Amino acid sequence: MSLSVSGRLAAAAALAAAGLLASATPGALAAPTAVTAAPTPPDIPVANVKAHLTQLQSIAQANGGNRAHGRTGYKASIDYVKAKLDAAGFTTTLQTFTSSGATGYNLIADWPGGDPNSVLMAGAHLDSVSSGAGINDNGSGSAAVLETALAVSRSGLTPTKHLRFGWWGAEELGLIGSKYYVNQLPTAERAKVSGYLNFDMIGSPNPGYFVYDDDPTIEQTFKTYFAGIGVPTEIETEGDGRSDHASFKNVGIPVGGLFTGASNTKTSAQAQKWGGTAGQSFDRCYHSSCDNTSNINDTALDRNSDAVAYAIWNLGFATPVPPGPSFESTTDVNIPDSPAAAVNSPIAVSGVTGNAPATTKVDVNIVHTYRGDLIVDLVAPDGSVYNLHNRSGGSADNLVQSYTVNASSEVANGTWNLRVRDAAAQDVGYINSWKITF
Ligand code: DTR
Ligand code: CA
Ligand code: ZN
Ligand code: ZN
Repeated sequence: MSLSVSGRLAAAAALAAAGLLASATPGALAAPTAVTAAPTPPDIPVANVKAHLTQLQSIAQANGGNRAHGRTGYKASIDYVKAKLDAAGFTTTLQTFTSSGATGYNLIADWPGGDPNSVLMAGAHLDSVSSGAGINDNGSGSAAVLETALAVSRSGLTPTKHLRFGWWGAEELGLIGSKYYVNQLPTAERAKVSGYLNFDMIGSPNPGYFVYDDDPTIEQTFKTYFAGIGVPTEIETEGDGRSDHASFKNVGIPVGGLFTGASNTKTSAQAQKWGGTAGQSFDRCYHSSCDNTSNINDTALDRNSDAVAYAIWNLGFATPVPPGPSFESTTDVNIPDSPAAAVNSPIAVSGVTGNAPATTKVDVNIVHTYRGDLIVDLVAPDGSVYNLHNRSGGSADNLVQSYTVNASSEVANGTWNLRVRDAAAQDVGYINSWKITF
């Protein structure tokens, strides 16, 4: 069916009103330059965090003494955390996987709102080893992240970034749950994660105050928090790759986190600056049956819980890395009815160094009745074809859509084409405009 001129103008006006979203192209976590100043982070009541630990202890006691992967105590732990988050307005997702012949669970909680192209994540593994309740390892990190998420809800926070929280299964078996999560995450979705904050053992009874030395912005955020409360920190050295942040780091996501120590021994110099007992391990109950609610230093748990909130509030309000350069064509290009050949709308790109990013964004604005007729491709300067739309959408009119394309193998400069072919008779239209953002 052909569009009358007035119909086209009306349709074009409607489309123009639809507007085109410019994506934020997240890169390594940029130093926070907040558009709106972040509200003051809340104090996280350590009593609330300890109440979660008491619940996790009770769960262990009611389920054979542990909360390990594949055991009933782990699923009961997941159910406890999920119920709190559902009641607080989070969008929760239970992700299942299989490891060592048992079903594992990851819990993901999204706080509605924020820029979907700039996601700040925080997480902790919720499983224990089979020898005990796992209250410091890692009820402490799980409870602190949970209470911070609940504080986000209580405050009705509206950060510029989208906040996502994760509780991972089977970390003790080898980071299984977090590896599964990132492996399942499409490349384009990974690119949107501006940072992942990991909290594994943050209430050790003979605590140290260690900050992961990974992403510099995240590291500095934590150091600034601890400097503000007069607590010296050290770089975490007990082992890169020994917790869930490694799963995220391995796919190129900026990471950071906090740690109060496990089986390593506190030195005299450390006891001088932090208190506690030199010559004793930071957590004598690491991976043991005595890792229960008595195996927590309240001051360390309190300080680290407040540090979680400080990081979420400050990094969550950082302005996403501004989108890269974009190029647009607003030239109308008619799309002849099937069985005509495809038409092209060219954009000449220049002045962009290097290759296009994995998160190259293509905004398409096509006026056409029955969009199910259309095949739409992005054609790179070297002729590589990236299909954007292939006859989906049925009888609905017009195609106003943003696509993220991994064009990282393409040199950015050159002539890019939006190629459109009408593959079914009786409906026609035109390319109203399209834009490519690097
Ligand atoms: N692998 C963690 C404990 C652990 C040991 N070293 C580090 C360093 C950084 C974070 C955590 C850890 C566990 O047993 O769950
Ligand atoms: Ca507190
Ligand atoms: Zn452990
Ligand atoms: Zn742990």
